[in-house]
Amino acid sequence: MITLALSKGRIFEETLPLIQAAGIEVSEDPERSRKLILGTNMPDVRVVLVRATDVPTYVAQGGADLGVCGLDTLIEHQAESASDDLFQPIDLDIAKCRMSVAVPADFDYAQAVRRGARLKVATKYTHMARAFFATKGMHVDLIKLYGSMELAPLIGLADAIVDLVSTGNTLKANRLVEVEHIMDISARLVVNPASLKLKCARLQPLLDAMAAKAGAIA
Ligand code: PRT
Ligand code: MG
Repeated sequence: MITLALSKGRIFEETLPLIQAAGIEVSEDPERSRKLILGTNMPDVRVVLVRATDVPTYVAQGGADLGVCGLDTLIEHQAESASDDLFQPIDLDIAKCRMSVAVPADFDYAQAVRRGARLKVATKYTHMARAFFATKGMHVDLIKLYGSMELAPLIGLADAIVDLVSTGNTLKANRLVEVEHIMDISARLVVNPASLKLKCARLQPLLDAMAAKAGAIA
């Protein structure tokens, strides 16, 4: 049996064409069903639905043979579980966005940096944020949040946020502006190393088909 871990929403939707390229059709729509294990047209392939942040854990622990998650999720996971072993991830070039620093439109970020001010930064991505500000030599106080980061500067909880941006509409709607581009983000295919050895004959063609389709889309 081959088990693929995906999260509902954009990761599931954007991964579908990639597994279809390998001849796999998921038999149920996760938005309509409450099932967490979905069958496919192939009797030995199934999809499990997990939280986006749990994908690396399922794959590293062998609960799934492979999975798809954002580079953001992978970096944060690896910073917290350094011992977790995952096969060198393949860039699928889907679910693209960027990790940025944003501040309220009336906040003078450049001046705060020049003055060496100590910024309060709200984010879900504390490891990436800490690493980024360290390379700039800036001192920051990080406030860990699990969602709606955009709210924090609006109510005075933080001076800035570190968050993912794709269209920029969420920032605009909350009168925030991007002041730093930390890195480009896309989804990665991660594989359990033991599965890759033991199920190579079944897994390798699937990985190749997904990588080829991803390359064709990009
Ligand atoms: O939502 P939930 O808490 O269940 O989990 P999650 O947020 O980890 O999962 P999900 O499905 O929202 O995101 C999965 C992956 O998609 C992320 O790990 C990213 O790698 C990738 N991705 C791509 C994004 C976005 N684009 C994105 N725009 N993830 C989140 N966003 C959010 C962003 O945080 C912000 O709130 O969308 C908002 C900004 O979007 P724009 O278009 O208004 O700029
Ligand atoms: Mg989300």
